[in-house]
Amino acid sequence: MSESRRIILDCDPGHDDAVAIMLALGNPAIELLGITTVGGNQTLDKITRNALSVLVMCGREDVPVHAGAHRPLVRRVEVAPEIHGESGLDGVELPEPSRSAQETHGVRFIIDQVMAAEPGTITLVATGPLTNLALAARLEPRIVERVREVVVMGGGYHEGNWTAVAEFNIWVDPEAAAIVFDEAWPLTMVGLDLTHQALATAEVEERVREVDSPLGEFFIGLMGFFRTAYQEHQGFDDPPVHDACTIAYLIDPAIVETTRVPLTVELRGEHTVGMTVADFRRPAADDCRHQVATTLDHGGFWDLVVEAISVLSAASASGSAAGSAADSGAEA
Ligand code: PIR
Ligand code: CA
Repeated sequence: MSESRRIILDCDPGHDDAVAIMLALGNPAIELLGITTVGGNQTLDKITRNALSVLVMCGREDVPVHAGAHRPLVRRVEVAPEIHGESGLDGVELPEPSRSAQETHGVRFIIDQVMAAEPGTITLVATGPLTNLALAARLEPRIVERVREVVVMGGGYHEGNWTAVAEFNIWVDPEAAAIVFDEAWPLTMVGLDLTHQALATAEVEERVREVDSPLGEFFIGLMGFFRTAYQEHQGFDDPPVHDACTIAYLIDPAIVETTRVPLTVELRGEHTVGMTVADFRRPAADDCRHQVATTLDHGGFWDLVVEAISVLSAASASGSAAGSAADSGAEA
């Protein structure tokens, strides 16, 4: 197996962020260096606590959590209680974390990790508004050429979910998104076009139920709330587990098809603020740094998620709580 991808996950958990964390911890192809949090689905305090609680459920309280930006660069905070509930993770009992977040600010953590590592080795994965990544690029511009890749759940080239054309993560902090999309690092946008294919169907839940573990129950509780929210507010039958698609792409790019296309973020349109504008008119230039995810292998994706949940469940059951998936003998 090739060396594992070393990532920092910048997130706002969030039902689908929680699944992204499970997938990152339960697959040996990923090494999760730390989690940074950003105000988005709920306020920063709630989101940060949720990240800590999810790590309790995963048996991985050794993973550092650093709180980042509490609000967007320019605009007011906008949260999504109708989708994620008052806690940000409604639908389950959240376990009490035995610790709080680290002292160091999330933006500082990102910079320190990237500057200390071999250039080209750390991948930044963002599944919330892009405030922390934008601040990091401004505070320490040298990170831009040292980062291996930025993988963003956000945007969409055909679809919006918060406005007709804007996706929530970009809409909340479009100025930050514009900074991140404009920097010289390679960037992969895993937008709604892709993530709306990652539906947690009844069959998926059945497979997780068969794992028969507290973490499996946790997943099912989360998906139950998320499904109802998506039925009531988005007209879906099943909820799309957006954020986990970023991790699946890194584990096995064959599961997430991508295509190169230049992207920009709309900041001033009368009806289009927060839109990610993709230029499909001609084949992208050789030096195009952007790619968008287009097609998901649904079966392959859910195989990875179910496998990760069973790996983490087995590790917790055998008491090797601090062990990573890599040393718990994952069969993946
Ligand atoms: C999901 C989100 C916000 C709003 C809705 N309707 C659904 C969150 C998810 O956590 C994901 O990162 C992204 N924002 C999808 O828009
Ligand atoms: Ca999210």
